[in-house]
Amino acid sequence: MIKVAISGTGLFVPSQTITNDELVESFNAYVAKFNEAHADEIASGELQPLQPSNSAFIESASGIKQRYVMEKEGILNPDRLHPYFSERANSELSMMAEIAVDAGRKAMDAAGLTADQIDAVICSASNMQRAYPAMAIEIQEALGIQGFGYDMNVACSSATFGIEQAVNAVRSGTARAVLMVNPEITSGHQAWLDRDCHFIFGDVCTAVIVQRLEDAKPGSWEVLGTKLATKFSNNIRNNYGFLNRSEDAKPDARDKLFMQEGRKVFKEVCPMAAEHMSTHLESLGLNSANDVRRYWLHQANLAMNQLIAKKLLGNSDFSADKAPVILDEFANTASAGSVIAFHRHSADLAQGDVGVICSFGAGYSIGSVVVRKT
Ligand code: CO8
Repeated sequence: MIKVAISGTGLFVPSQTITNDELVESFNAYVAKFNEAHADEIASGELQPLQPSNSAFIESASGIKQRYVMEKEGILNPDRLHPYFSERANSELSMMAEIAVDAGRKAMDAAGLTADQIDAVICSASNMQRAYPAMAIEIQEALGIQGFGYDMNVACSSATFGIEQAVNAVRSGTARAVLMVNPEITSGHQAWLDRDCHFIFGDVCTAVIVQRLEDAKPGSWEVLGTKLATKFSNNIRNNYGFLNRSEDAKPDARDKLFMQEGRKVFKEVCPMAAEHMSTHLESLGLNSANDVRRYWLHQANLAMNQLIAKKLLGNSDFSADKAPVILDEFANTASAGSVIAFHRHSADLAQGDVGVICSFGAGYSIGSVVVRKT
């Protein structure tokens, strides 16, 4: 059987950041304006006043200190609270493709591959900028890659599910090498007006090269196994879609943006993710506490990751070295989080070290990729 490796990763980081304090200041200005404009309805009990947000709450509830965004002025304008993006002509590279090309080039350089050595592009993300043509095909064209490209979406698990598709393509001989990219412009679909979740997301793009182990440079990561699981839940949902127009739905209705029951997600997903990884490792003859040097976990909530890591490692053995955190700097970047953790925190591991990249989120969906350094 063809053995497969991850031989390079790339990261695009937007140039603009928003700290919790900046975000809260503009959100609270919006709340004050709203409450003033609706003073009569609030006084009569017809409307509940909006409650202000709070930086200290955000950091203690989530671990997030700031987020990168493609455009901050619109998000911080209390009369708008979402980014200003201008439509681009069909002849221009689209925004998702632009950041994917940047991250993709970096991953190709890291793997030491040129476009003619790659046979496929997978664009896997929580939202696609348009229905068609596929983002992946535009990215493929911009990078000069032959072969084929396609898009896929499994929300926060898009990257791990994308890695498995890339691994399968290389293993079956469909492609010698695959570029898998995760352009996550979450700011376009974030509910910036909702105090319960306005702080959660940030923008970024990650890229991963998957290729035959025999062709991969030394220091690559052999893929020992991948495991995917899904279980339907309405607890994280977004009803935006192409039937909205015919349903006469309001395009800016609350349910056409990110929505979640955060507490339920926390409670239900943590045990599922820990069980998923430990059984995956067992199936490979590995023990979750003793045989894994590092876990690169999905980055949604710090307490969530601490709980999952403790379940995997045993209560006494949690440390950021075992399960690195990038959430404080990036916030939740949907599918890209575990790949950012891997990208930033894997170079220091030694030959033979085993690690797990794992995502969990909407669907519910969970994906794990067990790797060993060559
Ligand atoms: N400021 C001050 N107070 C607040 C705020 C705020 N901003 N927000 C809520 N509060 C208050 C609440 O009103 C509540 O008050 P009270 O106790 O009086 O009722 C109190 O704080 C506690 O609120 P919560 O119970 O909501 O707070 P939690 O401690 O549960 O923390 C979290 C909230 C951080 C959301 C937490 O539940 C969490 O992180 N859960 C896990 C979520 C998760 O993993 N979700 C995954 C989503 S991502 C995904 O799957 C990808 C989707 C695709 C991406 C789309 C891109 C847009």
